[in-house]
Order: sequence, then structure tokens, then C-alpha cells
Amino acid sequence: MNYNNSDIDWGKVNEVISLANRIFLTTHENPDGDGLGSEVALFHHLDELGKDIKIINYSQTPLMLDFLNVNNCIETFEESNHLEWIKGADLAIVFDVGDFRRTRDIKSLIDNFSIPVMNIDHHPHPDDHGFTYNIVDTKSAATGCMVRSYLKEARDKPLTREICDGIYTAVMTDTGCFRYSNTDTYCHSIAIECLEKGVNTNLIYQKIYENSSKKRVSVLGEMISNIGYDLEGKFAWSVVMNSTMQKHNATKNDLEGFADFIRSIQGVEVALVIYEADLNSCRINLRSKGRFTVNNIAKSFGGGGHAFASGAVVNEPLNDAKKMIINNTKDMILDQMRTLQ
Ligand SMILES: [Mn+2]
Repeated sequence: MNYNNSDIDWGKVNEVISLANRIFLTTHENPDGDGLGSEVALFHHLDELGKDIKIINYSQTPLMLDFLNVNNCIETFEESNHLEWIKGADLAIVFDVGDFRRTRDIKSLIDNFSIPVMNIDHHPHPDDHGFTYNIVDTKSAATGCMVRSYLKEARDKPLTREICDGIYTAVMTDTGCFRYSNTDTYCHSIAIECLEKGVNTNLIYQKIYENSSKKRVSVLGEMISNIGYDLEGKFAWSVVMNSTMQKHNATKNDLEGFADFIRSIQGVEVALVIYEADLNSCRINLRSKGRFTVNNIAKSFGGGGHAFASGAVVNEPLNDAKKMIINNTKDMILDQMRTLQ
């Protein structure tokens, strides 16, 4: 089964899911609102059907999304706890990954136990994706929108409040609160449905966006003071050093949304943030307002993502890689400017 930007037959997808009894749901490392919201929505649906089901993720759930963890339904992988259960799974469903390898050790387990695996995602993915069932729609604003479409097919009953909490979180976070260019009428119709179900949208907004730790704000302050501009202010970048992280006792989870912040600056079309990961590697995040695509830029660094939101890991020390990353990004924006003219 391969729906790669072709019309998805959710009935066929439902046949596969219905036949499985023990189902293992997972998403990428450092999970976001879309991955977790999608998992949780499907969890509650399948739980209602009496399936033997678990959400097991490689990474822990970020604190701001912990409200999705109703009755501790989201588990973090631990070999001693989960190995036997996973071994007996009939089906694994992976959400929002882009690349299967972003589930880290979970991929090896699924491979080793030869568990059939279904991908439900809105990212472009490599040709050698390794999925048994590939359900991809890159036009979908969020994986959560796809889960909503699946449930329309699979459920006779209306959605429950718990399912809607997951779907709303997925769609809200991946559309930047219904502001990004990917926001379409389907996203808004999902929002209406969720409001009608009683989802406390303001509370979810506050938990996710008005919940910055003080250490995050301290690192953000330093990041802002380091912003550099090029291409007459159309391209802006900044760098976050490990020493800054240590100084403020911050973790990866405190860095969400930095590139979005730079993109919000007047005149900026492309935002780039380079994070020092360790002594030998850095992570980069790219955001575009919509005139230039950035997943091709991320791809040139070995990463990927959406047209206007992408990222990569560069296996070089920050000081060696910084100039190269900024210059290459600038060159690739310039190339696009030339073809746009
Ligand atoms: Mn997503």
C-alpha cells in the first residue's frame, strides 16, 4: 500500500488497522504537538474498540504537552518494560516522522521483530522509506488532519472530547495557531468541530504558547542579540552555543520556536538558527515566510522537512560549520531569487 500524494483510500487503511489486535503507536524523537496529538487521538479511538494498544515514544513528552498524557497513555521506551510487548505487536503506526530513522532505536526494534509498519505523515520522505504501508499527503497541514480523515471513515460514533484534544493540538501547533500558509478550510473545520466537542482551546493555547520557562527566555534573549542579517534583511540567522545553554541551565525543549521568532521580523523571508549540539555537530532550523522554499536547503545539508519549515543535523563543530551553513543558505536563496525574477 503506497499512497504517496495520491488519493488516500481510508477504507483500505482501515482494513489493515481493523485486522490488527496489538497495535504500537509511535512518533519521531523530540516529539511535537502534531506527532503526540495524532498518536493520542488514534489511541483513544482504538482503546474504545478494545484493541491492545500502547503509545511508546523514543523521547519523553515535553512538559508543555503533558496535558495530552491522560492516564499516562504516553510511554517512553524502556527495554525492560516494553520489549516483550512490542515483540507481539501485529502492527506499528508511525506518525509525522518524515524519515523512519527519526524514531531512532524504535526503528531497529520494528525491523528486528519484522512488525508490519504503517506511516501516516505529511512530510516528504526518502524513496527507501522502509514502510509496509505508506500513507503520505504532503498537502495536509498536519498529520492530525489525516488522522481526522481516517476517523471519519473508521468511526460510526462521533469523536470524543479526548480524541478532539489530540487532533486540535496537532492542527493548532502545525499551523502556528492557524496562521501559517498551510492553514486551509479543513483546518478551520476541524477547529469548529473540536470547539463544538468542548475542547478548551484557550487552555491548550496557554499550555503550549504561554508557558515559556525563564531559562528559555534567557537563551532567547541571547539568541536575539546575536541575529545577523543579509540580502537586505531578507535573510536572518542566529546561533545558540552550548555555553549559553549551560549558563542558563537550558535543555533542547527550551529552544522551540526560535526560528519562527526570527521569521516574524519585518522584511525577513528566511530565518536560520544554528544550535551547537555537541563538540562535533550542530542542528539547524530553517523557516520561510513563503516566497522561498527551505526544505531543498535543509536537504543539501542532509536534512529535510516541509517547504517552509525544515531542519538538518550537520556533523561538524559549530565553529567550522557556521560560516559554511550561512553562506550556502544565502547562495541557495540567491539562486531562488534569480529564478523568481
Ligand atoms: Mn507535522
